[in-house]
Amino acid sequence: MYTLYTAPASGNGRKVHTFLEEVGAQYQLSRLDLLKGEQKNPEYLKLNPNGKVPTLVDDGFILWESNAILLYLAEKYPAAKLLPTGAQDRARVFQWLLFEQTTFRPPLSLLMRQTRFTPADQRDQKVIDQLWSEVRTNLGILQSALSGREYIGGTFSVADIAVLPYVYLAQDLGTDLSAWPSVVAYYQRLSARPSWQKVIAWK
Ligand SMILES: N[C@@H](CCC(=O)N[C@@H](CS)C(=O)NCC(=O)O)C(=O)O
Repeated sequence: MYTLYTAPASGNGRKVHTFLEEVGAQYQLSRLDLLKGEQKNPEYLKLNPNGKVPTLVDDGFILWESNAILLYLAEKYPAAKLLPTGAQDRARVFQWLLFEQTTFRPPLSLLMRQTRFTPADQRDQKVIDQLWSEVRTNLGILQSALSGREYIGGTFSVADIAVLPYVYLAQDLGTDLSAWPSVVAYYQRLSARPSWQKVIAWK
């Protein structure tokens, strides 16, 4: 039985939650309230000194960093084929996992902070404009990658599970995705999966 420490609105937490649903794993959720700062409680910091969600505990084995957790779980469930075995296909999945963490997610998370958690009179419009510009560039990169393919790694993989919460966030923040039709089709394909439907319903 896995324990996943997470928060309902956490994109990184949603990735791991989605994976566990995809493979039908036995798991329990341990909810943290990020607005109350529960991720910085001393007890939680013993599990994850970085003070962020998600953290996975697997029979005493503790792991944090969402994409490391996805890779760990993908190795544990080879039958699910969520991590390709060929060197090049696997490297392509790693590429998108890194793109998601280093490039795709950051401007979206910062935009969420600016537009939802920063009082209107303290928002920096120049910063917001720059972040939107980065989001549009990144959606263009996804659009090119998805032309002629259903999933960014070729077949459905942990890369899609990692990217999905942030396409969702882009849309949730008000992005009109219609300028990137392959991204729209991709998002519809992924978000229709029962795993994501269950994850998104957890509030
Ligand atoms: N690179 C980390 C990022 C984790 C992260 O930033 N989590 C956010 C929620 S999506 C969080 O816990 N924020 C609260 C905080 O930073 O105090 C991962 O992928 O797990």
